[in-house]
Parts: sequence; C-alpha cells; structure tokens
Amino acid sequence: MPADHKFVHYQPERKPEEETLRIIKSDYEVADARRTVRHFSSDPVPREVIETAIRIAGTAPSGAHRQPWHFVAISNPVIKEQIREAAEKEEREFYSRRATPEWLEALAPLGTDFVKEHIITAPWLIVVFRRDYDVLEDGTRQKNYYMTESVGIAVGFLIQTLHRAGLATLTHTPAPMNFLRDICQRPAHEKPFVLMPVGYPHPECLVPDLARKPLNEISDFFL
Ligand code: IYR
Repeated sequence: MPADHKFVHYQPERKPEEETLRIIKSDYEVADARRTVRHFSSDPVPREVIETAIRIAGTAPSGAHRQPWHFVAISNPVIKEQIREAAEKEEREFYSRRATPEWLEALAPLGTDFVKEHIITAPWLIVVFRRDYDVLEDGTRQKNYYMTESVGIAVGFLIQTLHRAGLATLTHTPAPMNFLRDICQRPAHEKPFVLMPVGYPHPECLVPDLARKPLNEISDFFL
C-alpha cells in the first residue's frame, strides 16, 4: 500500500456460530415481512427518523468510495403537490402510450395506474439522486465510478432500515424523472434515481398477494 494512504484496524466482534445463525434467520423473517406499499397513512413521521435512515443509506459501499448519492427529503405539501402533478403527467403518458402491451400485462397483478395519490398522502418523500461526477473546489470535475450500483445498494439499505423501523416505502420510478431535478433544485450532474414515499401503511392498506421465489430458484451453491 502506498505510504501516503492511511489505513486503520478493523475487527468487528466475532459472534458464536449459533448466534450468527439465530440473527440471520430472524433477519430473514423481518425482511420477508416487508411489502412495497402504495396506500399510505398521512400520520407524521419525525424528521429524525428520516435523517437517521439517510445516514444509514450513506453507509453503503460505493465505487472508489465516492459516495455518488444525494438525498432530498420532502414533507412540504406544496412541493409534494408539484411532484405529484409532474409524476402523474409522465405516468399518464406511460400507461396510455409508452408502455408496451407486454409491460402493462406484467404490471396488471400490481394494480398500478397513473394516479399517484401516495405522493401527497405519505408524510415524506425521499428523492435519491445519482451523482455522475463531483465538482471540486477549484471547479474541476472528478469522475465517479459504478454510480448505479452504488446508489442501488444505498437505496437497498434505505428500504430495509425503514422497514425495520416499522415504516413502509414505495420504490417509485416515474420515467422520465428529470422534473425531480428541477423541483428539488439539484445540479445538472445529478440524475434522479428513485422517488420514494415513506410513511406508515394506511390502516386499510392492501398489497398484491405475491410470492417470493424460493432459495433454490434464486441460487446455486458449489461446495
Ligand atoms: N412507473 C410506473 C409503472 C411501473 C413500472 C414498474 I417495472 C413497476 O414495478 C411498477 C410500476 C408506475 O409507478 O406506475
């Protein structure tokens, strides 16, 4: 290692095997109970919950540790309404023109349509941006690496941690999403990655009756 790069010791506590097994199995149960939600309660969620969830998302690994993400959290009803209007405009186009019949067929079991009421009902929206490069203090551009993978991992952390805290999320990607950059006042080198309503599920929330693929369908082991 070059001498001018600093390293520090890292040795997380090693748990007994039975405990590891117990933890991982209980984590699986928690994770498997998560459902993507489209019907939110408007009950408030403290800002500190959202801030901490964003901190957790920001612990994700990233290409060359460039942390190529930015999170915009919105509870302001005027801004939420602007986002809803812009998203519904794109989604109306999508459902009536842009989506192929095959795509619409794939979405049918989810019961989605262009109406995006959840954008205003959920107490928070987190808009995640992918930063293609950073602008250094002297104005030069510094390229980022594996931005999509890195931001995808960070969003995974975000979804999982909010679920563990008892909150629901919707992974919403209206396409195209460039309107989010303007509304959130982000620079041109940031690309909207996901629009995520966050809140408690509505008391009468329904989710599609879906099954997850079993382990043997999603994995192979070579021993
Ligand atoms: N963005 C649209 C359509 C949509 C696409 C996929 I792929 C989904 O898994 C769900 C919805 C919408 O949000 O309605």
